[in-house]
Amino acid sequence: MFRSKAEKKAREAGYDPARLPEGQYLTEKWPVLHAGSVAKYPKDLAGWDFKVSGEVDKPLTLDWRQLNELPRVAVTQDIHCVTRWSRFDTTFSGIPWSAVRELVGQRPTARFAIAHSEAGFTANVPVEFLEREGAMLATHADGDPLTAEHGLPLRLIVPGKYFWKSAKWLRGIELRSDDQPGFWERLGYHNDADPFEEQRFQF
Ligand SMILES: Nc1nc2c(c(=O)[nH]1)N[C@H]1C(S)=C(S)[C@@H](COP(=O)(O)O)O[C@H]1N2
Ligand SMILES: [Mo]
Repeated sequence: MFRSKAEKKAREAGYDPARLPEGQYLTEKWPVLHAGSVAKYPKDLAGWDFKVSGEVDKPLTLDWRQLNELPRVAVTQDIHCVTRWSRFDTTFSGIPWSAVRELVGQRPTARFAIAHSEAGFTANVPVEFLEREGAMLATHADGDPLTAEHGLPLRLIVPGKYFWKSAKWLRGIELRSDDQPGFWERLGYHNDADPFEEQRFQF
């Protein structure tokens, strides 16, 4: 018995259908989705930086070279877009939050993280979601540098949330004691965004 045609298809493709949240279907492709335009940078990323601010003892600004000197992880995971496509087994690699946390001295008052991206895009998550297995500041997907459309040079990856929380063209993380809705959350997307609870929209 299957909950849906999509679940049956996932099984036929050789996957455990429990990996497919309610209302999602599996795609082999990797669709591109965002508001606004793709960020453009010079090839050497001159002028690019990544900032950590807010509830930290030592606010931090790293250039591209400094960021790439930090420890790295690679984690294969499933992504679930609120527009109903799911893609299994993308291997993201990049810098785990734990490496950054040590450098900045994250305060116990840091309960929420706001991702800040180009053009004022933001996304909010409880800070513990940055500490989960698979959460990272990703530079690569499936072994290659991110393409421009998928967030080159850096995007956040937040497992356990719909993919809109995984901000592309990431330029900073702000740690806060209070929560603050991000770009899509202010437009009515669900603050918590758990795909297995179908937390798609606020209303
Ligand atoms: N900077 C930025 N990041 C963003 C978005 C955006 O509009 N701007 N959209 C989000 C949404 S709604 C989704 S579904 C994913 C899509 O990522 P992809 O294009 O790599 O599939 O990016 C997320 N990250
Ligand atoms: Mo999305």
